[in-house]
Amino acid sequence: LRPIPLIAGNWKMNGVTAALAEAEALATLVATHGVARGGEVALCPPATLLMAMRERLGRSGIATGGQDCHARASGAHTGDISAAMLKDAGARFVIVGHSERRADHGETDEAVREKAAAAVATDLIPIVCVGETESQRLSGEAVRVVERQLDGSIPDGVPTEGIVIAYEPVWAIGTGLTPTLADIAEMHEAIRRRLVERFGEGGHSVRILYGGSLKPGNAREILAVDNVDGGLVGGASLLAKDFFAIISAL
Ligand code: G2H
Repeated sequence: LRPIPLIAGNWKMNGVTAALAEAEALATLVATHGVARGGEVALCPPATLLMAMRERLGRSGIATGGQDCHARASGAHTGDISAAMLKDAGARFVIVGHSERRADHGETDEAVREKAAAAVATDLIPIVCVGETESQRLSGEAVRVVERQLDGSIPDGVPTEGIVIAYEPVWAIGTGLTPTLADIAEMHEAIRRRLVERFGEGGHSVRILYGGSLKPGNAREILAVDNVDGGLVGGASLLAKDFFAIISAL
């Protein structure tokens, strides 16, 4: 039994108020045509747009999410945003441990695990990102690296339907490069195995997304791979037309 698929858009540090027209156009497309396989759709804009985007998406069924949260609920943490604040702005998801944050902000597996735990405690669904670098892939360590990230970044005792994993090979992000379908299948199977080892049968209900240069031209074949339960889409989520083409490939 496959979990309900999820396609989540990660706008990263792109988008000002004018970009909300794209969110509105997406809402119209989804409301008109629906989503295949009963799938879920989410958009994760910069935090400044969360509330306005929530309003523009209206009753389309499209969820919103943050791109990061602090591990603490509140306090003296200038510039940070808590999971409760994201929730208050209407979010259902929060991306944690994206490789860009691991690289730009030195986030360790432990830091990511604390953020994921804060999200779960606030009733948000964390999308926990993992993925190997190019040199790790070339030296044959990819699966081992990702297993270690999974072990370190997922908190204990989480409800397995309430957490999502995104496998994003770092070398495929924003580069137009993607792994072969066989490599994606191998990694997603390894992730599933690790989740089942840790969480038992519940490991089958964790959604495992693929991310990294997912676009209209490659979405159908990638989303059809075993244990790929949807996608995390960066660049191609900025335009409603492209993002909806990916959603339609489910
Ligand atoms: C990977 C992905 C979205 P892109 O980071 O998280 O970005 O689709 O632009 O490679």
